[in-house]
Amino acid sequence: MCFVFFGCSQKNTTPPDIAANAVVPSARQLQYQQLETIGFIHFTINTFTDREWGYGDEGEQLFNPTELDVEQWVKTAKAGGLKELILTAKHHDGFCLWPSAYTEHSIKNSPYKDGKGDIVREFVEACRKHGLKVGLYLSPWDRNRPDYGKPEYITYYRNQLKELLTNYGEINEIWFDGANGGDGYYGGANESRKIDRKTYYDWETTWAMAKKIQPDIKIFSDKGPDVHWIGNEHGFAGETFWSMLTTDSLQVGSFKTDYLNTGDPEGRDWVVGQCDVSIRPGWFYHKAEDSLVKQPQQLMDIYYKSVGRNAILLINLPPDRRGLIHEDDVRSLTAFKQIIDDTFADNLLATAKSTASNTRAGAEKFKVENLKDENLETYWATDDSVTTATLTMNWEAPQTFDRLLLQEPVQYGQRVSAFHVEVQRGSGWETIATGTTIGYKRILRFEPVTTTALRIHIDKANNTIALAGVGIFKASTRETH
Ligand code: FUL
Repeated sequence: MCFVFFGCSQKNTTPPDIAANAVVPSARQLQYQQLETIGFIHFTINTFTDREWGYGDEGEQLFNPTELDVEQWVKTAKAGGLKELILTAKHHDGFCLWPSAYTEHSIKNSPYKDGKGDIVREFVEACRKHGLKVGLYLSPWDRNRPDYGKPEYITYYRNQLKELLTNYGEINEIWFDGANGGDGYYGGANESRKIDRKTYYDWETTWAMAKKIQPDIKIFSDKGPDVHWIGNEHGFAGETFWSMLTTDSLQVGSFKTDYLNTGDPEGRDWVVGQCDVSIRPGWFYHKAEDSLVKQPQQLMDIYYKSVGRNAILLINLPPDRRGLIHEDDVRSLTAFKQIIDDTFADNLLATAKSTASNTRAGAEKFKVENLKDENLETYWATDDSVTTATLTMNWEAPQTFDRLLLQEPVQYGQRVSAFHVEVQRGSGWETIATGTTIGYKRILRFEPVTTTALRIHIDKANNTIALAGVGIFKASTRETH
């Protein structure tokens, strides 16, 4: 109610949202980033030959899963908290998991369902049934094709891409791998072929074609344009990680790994970072690796170094010769999800009294209480051009915690480049953690502390400060013991 006092109309006017940085995510990148954890399915003829890279001369009859159950893959992924699954529709050996009209080297000449099967179709249907998004991997390198290295192969490759993007409904992500050229069967030539990475694939034309067929698709490669490789296959983003790159400076297959691992604070393009890693040493199933499945604690470490560093975590779950994800992998992934659920169940911020050194125009809309949820639309912000600030949390009774989660409303761009965290000890303050970037999500780990007060200092930012979420947690004992 405000009709008497002079000036009160001004006080009641909500100040504008913070101004966006020059480089921000597209709406589809923003949605994609919020998937956080997704899965890979590496399955093909390699599963039956015990290899990682098929040479391209493998007979189609080798592909013969005896108990294939695509729903088991999808249910496993779901129980592991994964929001999307990406299937190797074709790996480097060239064998296609769908009956492509453009080759005989496919499932249609295998014993699987007497040549009537289509695993891409089974896969997309199962994903949709269980609410998972669908991704497909179509290897650009094809060691089976006689025309690999010639212009005709590019037509073949685009025809296959068109089949996959036209006949299987909505595809959320398409994965363009960077491994390229080398020795192979190549229709019997049995030789080594080199291609010019810069010109051979003419990626711009292929990407434009993909977007024309599927406008919302996210294109993955070492240089994006929507999602980029993190520069290693261990699942780790850099300790400092920006969601920006200058993609003009990159080339698919050029592997500028350090640059991809940290991103670029001056980068001109927003490209979401994606950390791929296999739950086993190899990407394909090998019986000899049954004892080497990553334990839930190892997966948690990877989670903190990927999702906890502003990137997507892509975990590979390779089905075995039965066509099932092995029991040990299922157990480990499920326990991993339980640890995440336990650790992040109880945000101690809920019971804290929080204050900020500055709140944008003193307005309700930008209050510190907005930090209590992970909704990017509700955020705390400072006045324009304030690039240092302190948030203080106080509790009546001492609290014990060892994880701190921070989020920026990245729809306005990524800003923070330095922060530190203190807790009250007696009459003084002690620094327990320091960090650089935050981005969509940053999670810090430190030794458990028991205290009645916590301070988060934002020490450096490239624009007005804004945070969308703060979480203060005690890690599940299943992770720490
Ligand atoms: C790499 C490939 O060479 C591996 O076989 C695997 O598919 C991995 C995800 O990407 O570049």
